[in-house]
Amino acid sequence: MNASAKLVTFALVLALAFGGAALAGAALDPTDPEVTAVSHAGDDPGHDVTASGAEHKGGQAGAGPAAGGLAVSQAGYALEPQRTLFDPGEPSRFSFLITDERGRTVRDEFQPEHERELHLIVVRRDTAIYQHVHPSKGADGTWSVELTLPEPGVYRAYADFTIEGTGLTLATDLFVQGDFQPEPLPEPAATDSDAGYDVELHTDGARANNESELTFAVFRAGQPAENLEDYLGAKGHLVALRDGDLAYLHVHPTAGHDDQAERHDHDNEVSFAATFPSAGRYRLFLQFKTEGEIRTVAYTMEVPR
Ligand SMILES: [Cu+2]
Repeated sequence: MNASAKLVTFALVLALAFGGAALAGAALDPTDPEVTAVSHAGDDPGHDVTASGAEHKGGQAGAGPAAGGLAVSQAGYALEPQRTLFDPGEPSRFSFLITDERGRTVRDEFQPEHERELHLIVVRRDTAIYQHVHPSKGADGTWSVELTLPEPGVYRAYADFTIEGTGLTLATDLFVQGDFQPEPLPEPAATDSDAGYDVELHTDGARANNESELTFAVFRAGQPAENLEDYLGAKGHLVALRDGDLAYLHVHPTAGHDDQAERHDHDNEVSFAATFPSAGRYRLFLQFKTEGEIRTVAYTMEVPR
C-alpha cells in the first residue's frame, strides 16, 4: 500500500467512525436537540424535525413549518380514547379525554379556534373517507361524539385544539373490522365537485417549506357561486394531510377577519396560507357551506422541493 492509498483508507475509516457515531447518537435519543442540529447541518431532506413531533421541545433550531397529528401525546398533553374498535356502518359513541403532563383531564383550558374548542377530523388511512365533527364536552371534561365509520379499515382520528396559545393536533388510530378495500390516492387534479358545485384549486406555485397561498373558487353551472355561507367563522375550512404518514398541517384562512387578505375577496373564493413541511403529495379537504349544507371537496396536490 503506497502513501496516498493509506491516506484514502484513513479518510474512509474516519468517515465510517464519524458516520457511525452520528447514527448511534440518533438511535440513542432521536429527540436530542443536538442530534436534530446535526441532521439539519447535514441538510438531510428526509429528516423533518417538526413532523417528528419535536416542534414544541427545543424551541428554535430552525424549526420548520408545523405538522401535527403524528403522535398521541405531545408537549405533555395526551389524547386518551375510551375505545378504538368499531363496527362498520354502526353509529357508535366515541369518547376521549385530553390529559396534561400530570395525567389530569384538561377541562377548562381550551381556547376556541374557528368557533370551537376542539375539532375532530377522522380520515381513513387511504384518505378515501373524511369526516369533520365537533364532539361535545361533558362536565368532567370527557369529549364525546356519535361516529359512524362506514367501511372497514384503519382510520386516523385527529383532535385539533389550542391550549395556552399552543395549537396541538393529537391523533390515534381507530379500527373498523371487516374486509378493507383500500383505494389508491387519486392523481393530482385542480377541480372537484360536490352537489353540483365545482371547485377549482389555484396555487401560487407551492413549494416545500415556503408559505403558499391556496385559493378555491366555487362555481355552479359555470357561474361563480356567490352564495357561500359562513362556516366556522370563515367561508371555508381546509385540512391538509401528507401522503404516506398523514401528517396534519395547520392551515390558516387568509380571507375574512384579516384585512390584508381583502385583495382576494371575490365572493366565490376562499383562500388559505399553508406551509408544506416537505416535498411530496398531500390530500386536501375543503369544506364550505351553501344552502345550509356543508359540502366537501378533496384534492391531491403535488408539492415540489
Ligand atoms: Cu371543526
